[in-house]
Amino acid sequence: MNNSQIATEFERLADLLEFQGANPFRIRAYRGGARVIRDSAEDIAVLARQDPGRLRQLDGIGKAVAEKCVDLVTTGEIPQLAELLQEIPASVLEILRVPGLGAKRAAMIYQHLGVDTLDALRLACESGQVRGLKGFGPKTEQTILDGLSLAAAAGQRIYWAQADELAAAIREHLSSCPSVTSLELAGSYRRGKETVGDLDILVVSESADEVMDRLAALAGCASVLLRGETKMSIRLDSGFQVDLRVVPAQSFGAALQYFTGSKEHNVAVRERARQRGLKVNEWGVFQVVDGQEDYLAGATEEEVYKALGLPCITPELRESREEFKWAEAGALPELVELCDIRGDLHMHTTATDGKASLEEMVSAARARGLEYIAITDHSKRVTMANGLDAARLRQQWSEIDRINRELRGEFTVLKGLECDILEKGGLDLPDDVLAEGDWVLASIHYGQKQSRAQITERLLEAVENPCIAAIAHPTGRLLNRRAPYELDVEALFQAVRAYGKILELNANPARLDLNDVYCAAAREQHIPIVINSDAHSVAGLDVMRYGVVQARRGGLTRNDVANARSWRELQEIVSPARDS
Ligand code: DGT
Ligand code: CA
Ligand code: CA
Ligand code: ZN
Repeated sequence: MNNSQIATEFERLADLLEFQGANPFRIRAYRGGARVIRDSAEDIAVLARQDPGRLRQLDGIGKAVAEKCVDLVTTGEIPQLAELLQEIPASVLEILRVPGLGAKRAAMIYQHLGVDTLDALRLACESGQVRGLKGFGPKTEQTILDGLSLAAAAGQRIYWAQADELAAAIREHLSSCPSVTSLELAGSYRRGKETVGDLDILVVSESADEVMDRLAALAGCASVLLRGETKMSIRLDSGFQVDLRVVPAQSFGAALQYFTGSKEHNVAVRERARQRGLKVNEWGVFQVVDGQEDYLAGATEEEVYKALGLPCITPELRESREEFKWAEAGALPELVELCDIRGDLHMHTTATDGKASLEEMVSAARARGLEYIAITDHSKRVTMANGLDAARLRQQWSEIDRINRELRGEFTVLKGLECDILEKGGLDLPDDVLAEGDWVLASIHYGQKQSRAQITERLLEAVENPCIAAIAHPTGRLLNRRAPYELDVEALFQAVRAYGKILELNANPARLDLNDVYCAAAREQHIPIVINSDAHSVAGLDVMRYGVVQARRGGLTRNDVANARSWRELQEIVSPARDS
């Protein structure tokens, strides 16, 4: 079991206990434990097996969590969770996950209306039964319906980061088949799409049966949905689907091209082939003469595109947006890569809601080969996170001065802040304080339901403030959970451009905010993008690569990415207020 799987079990336990109305302290302990486990750099299963005593010494892991961890890794389940699942139908867990509902309300709806599935919940809302419950009203009912649509639209799509983890496990699992000579993952996963609907695997093998038998034996495979001679689909315990196709070597490139998609990209590819008297399908590129099809190409993607007079287009760009125009002009962008990233300009420490100290973040960033970071803890309005007031901020900043002196230029720590944009407009700390910093982000945490005009106005005011370098997670969306706030993106971009500011691409796999389309728009308008981890722990620094994938989908090159520059070069764009 990996850390993320263990954490998920504790989250389920916390959900069900909350549903039962159990002691809030216990619930919080399990949720906190889950977070620590998920973020931990150590392999919790190994610790639980070999050194349970040390497990308890981890910050945020108490006796109860430690004991249950041991149960879980030795027996495969948490006994208390198994018992709860006897009492409460598992389908209730789905209701708990409806955005905007929460465990307490879910419990009331279950107890009073007997609602235990998503369909039943929708019916109860639509027939106005829910508003009759104590503490509920028509507005709550609408919130639940909105949440249901969001959940339905999200369906079973998972974050790219989760798909990546699954893809690695499947690759590893199938690689032990001696008959497999090539293996590639195609589909939206290969295109780096922020969420993935199912995984598509392509394999070249002498024995399709061997590969299919092996896939059926994957840990977590719940059922085989379909099995043909060269084609198979399985469903995992999580409900997620995996498709497999076994193809001949001479068709591998053509099949990879076809099943990578997108559908829209492929429509354009086929049209292009038709204009040249060719035919493209998953088997290859063919010349059609008198109804006779001659195989021209198909072993590699390069030769498929070449047969159509095109350079090989990077999978991340295959959305039928600009890629054909660029390819024809020989102007495909050289997409940014993880190794281009030199700094990380958004992260938190124990001073607010981070799990690691300032020193720990600095040495972790150095170990990852970065040249500079900005410490950007929350400002005071974000009370949940114990946000910093001017005095605590200045104290942290003088600490940073001290660290920089010790580092003697081998690494740079910037005095930063994630300054809250207040609900009523304006920034959370006065300009004279902000002006002492090197790198101040502004972001919205509260008042996200305000009107488009209000939200836009708040953001524009922040952009215009000379102390602000960049806007963090500019649209506020959370994938599968929360839509972006109402916002005039065009006006925001215009202002950012006019004032020479920077926009963040937040690399957290649940945010990836800005999205790919906005990244492309920023590039077109010459607005620099900074890709930040927004790490709240040491392990949190590693999400940077998800941001890079999203940036590539937006067509960004090294030149378009602010933190692909040295801090000295970047400073020229930032031009802090105190220089004027
Ligand atoms: P997903 O799984 O919803 O995240 O998105 P994709 O793009 O992975 O879609 P999927 O798994 O249905 O199919 C994989 C690729 O196969 C898709 O991107 C293009 C190709 N493909 C599948 N069905 C069709 C089709 O009916 N027409 C065309 N042109 N291409 C298809
Ligand atoms: Ca797919
Ligand atoms: Ca598929
Ligand atoms: Zn943050």
